[in-house]
Amino acid sequence: MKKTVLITGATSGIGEASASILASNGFNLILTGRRLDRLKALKARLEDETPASVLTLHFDIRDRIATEEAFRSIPENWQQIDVLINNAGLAVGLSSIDNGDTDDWERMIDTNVKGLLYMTRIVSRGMIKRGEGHIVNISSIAGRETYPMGNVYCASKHAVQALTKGMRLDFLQYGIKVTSVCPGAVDTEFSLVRFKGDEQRARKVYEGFTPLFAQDVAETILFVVTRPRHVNIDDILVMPADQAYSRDFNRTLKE
Ligand code: NDP
Ligand code: 8X3
Repeated sequence: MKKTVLITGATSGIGEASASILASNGFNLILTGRRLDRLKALKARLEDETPASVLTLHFDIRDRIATEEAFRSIPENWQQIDVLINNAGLAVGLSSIDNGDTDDWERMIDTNVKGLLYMTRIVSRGMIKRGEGHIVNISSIAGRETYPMGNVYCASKHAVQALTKGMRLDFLQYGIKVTSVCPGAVDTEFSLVRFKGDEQRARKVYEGFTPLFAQDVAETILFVVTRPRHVNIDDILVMPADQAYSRDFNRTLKE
């Protein structure tokens, strides 16, 4: 029987690439995000190009009630969720704490930490009943290191690291595997979101070196979720070859 994977934040970047690769590798998909047009287009494309069946859920993960209602709307034949990929997340702004924008802080903490918790709380209950499941949290190099001006985003990803360990302890007795995937710089809409639509500033982040692409992280996720039942990848750090510490890049590429 095909496994079902629920991916939060599937409308772009790592989530969308993971949806594509998992659809081509024998999974059915529940895909979530706020941008309904993108969800519809992705469902149509994947059902056309791959053997996967796709269900879409449209909600803001910061809204606990909306998240729970979306989950309750899942038809019965879709309710066995074998793999949860907690991917929805973002950075907003880059500033020292004294100059920090409290709305930006709330967006990051509400999405990256509270949204991940809301989703895990509901989805894990079915996994506990069935005595198996796999939760994959998309963390970051920012969950392992802190860089100047990245304070709150880094704190939110350090929280994801702590929650990954907490989940692994709490769910050990139920046969649920828990993994943290920590990418370095990935060229997605991430920087465009961080710099609030400033395309030039976003492009600069990836200039002069070869970053990871969403596909690279998706391939890592495919590896993680296709290990045999007795094997868990606890925590995996995936970096561009041109990146060392979170802010050290080998920017020697010429245009
Ligand atoms: P993108 O901006 O391309 O994708 C982010 C996804 O999250 C979108 O699908 C977006 O959907 C969804 N999302 C954001 N806010 C919400 C919300 N409130 N409710 C529901 N969905 C939401 O970025 P990435 O693919 O790069 O990011 C994916 C994950 O990877 C994030 O957790 C990020 O922190 C992490 N990461 C990214 C790295 C990078 O360099 N790009 C490196 C390390 C980790 P929509 O807008 O439609 O709601
Ligand atoms: C995204 C990578 O280093 O820009 O998590 O924070 S970084």
